[in-house]
Amino acid sequence: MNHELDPAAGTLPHENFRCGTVALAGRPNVGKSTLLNALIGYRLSIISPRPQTTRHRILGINTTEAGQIMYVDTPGLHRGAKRAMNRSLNRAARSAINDVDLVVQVIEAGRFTDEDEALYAALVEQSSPRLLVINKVDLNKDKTVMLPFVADLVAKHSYDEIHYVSALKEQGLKELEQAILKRLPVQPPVYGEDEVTDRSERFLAAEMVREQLMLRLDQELPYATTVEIEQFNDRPDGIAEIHAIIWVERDGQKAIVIGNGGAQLKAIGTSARRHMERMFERKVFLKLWVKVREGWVDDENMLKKFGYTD
Ligand SMILES: Nc1nc2c(ncn2[C@@H]2O[C@H](COP(=O)(O)OP(=O)(O)OP(=O)(O)O)[C@@H](O)[C@H]2O)c(=O)[nH]1
Ligand SMILES: [Mg+2]
Repeated sequence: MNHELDPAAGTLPHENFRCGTVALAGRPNVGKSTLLNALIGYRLSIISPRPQTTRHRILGINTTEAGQIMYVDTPGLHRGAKRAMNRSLNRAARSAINDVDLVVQVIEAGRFTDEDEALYAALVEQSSPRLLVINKVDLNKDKTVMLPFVADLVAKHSYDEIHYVSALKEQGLKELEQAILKRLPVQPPVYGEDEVTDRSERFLAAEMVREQLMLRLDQELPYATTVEIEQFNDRPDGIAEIHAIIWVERDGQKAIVIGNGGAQLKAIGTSARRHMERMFERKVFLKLWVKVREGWVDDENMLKKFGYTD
């Protein structure tokens, strides 16, 4: 950028500088977090092939000469949520589509499910403009199959614009960014130009351990886990010492997370630490414990303790 950007000054860097908040909404696993990271050019939000990876609203900021876009990644909205934790994910996702300047509904190429339909119905209630992003277009080898799908979609739904993207291959993102920017208000920036999120390193450290749990544990086990950072201490030798507890629901789960001779826990710790060192730009000493708290997934008080309620 040519000029220093000072949010405290509260002035426009130039007369057409745009700034606003954009929610990335959609059902689980459509690629919202992958899209957030691609749009801000930073690996902020955790990603996995499993649904319900994201459990919090996560703000990701992208500042350019043209403006500042504050993206909000959200948990995937899903139906039939029975456990208290799942209801909390849906609450976080629903509240994120209120009070934003624009909503981007993300879907998967070729599929518009009942859950997509339910989200659309909620968006129509809002006054903010909405864009549709059809993600994962790289998976469709034959592009012509998209035509009847999209024709049917637009006959029944109204969006301000439709964009075809591949968040994974970073295709179609410049055009999407332009479409977003022009719908944001002209106003001064809220954050400094180097800021990428309002989340603390403590929060991000827990997320990086959780990402490894999502990637390495089978079946339902990741959904029985959460991560609590007990200590985050910058030592005089420049190393960040981080103590994290992996909470599970039952003793049997604890044994699986630890693995034979502690192998699984060691692998989780090594990968999470490497990611932390890259993100925090300093050496990390990570110590992990696995502890049992029966029924925490259904317990509103425990959810609050673990940071799942706003
Ligand atoms: N082929 C392909 N895969 C993608 C693309 N975008 C995301 N994915 C994959 O889709 C899976 C889910 O991606 P996420 O970004 O975690 O999806 P999400 O919508 O944030 O999911 P939740 O947080 O669970 O709601 C991962 O395996 C991604 O690598 C894409 O453009 N193309
Ligand atoms: Mg996500």
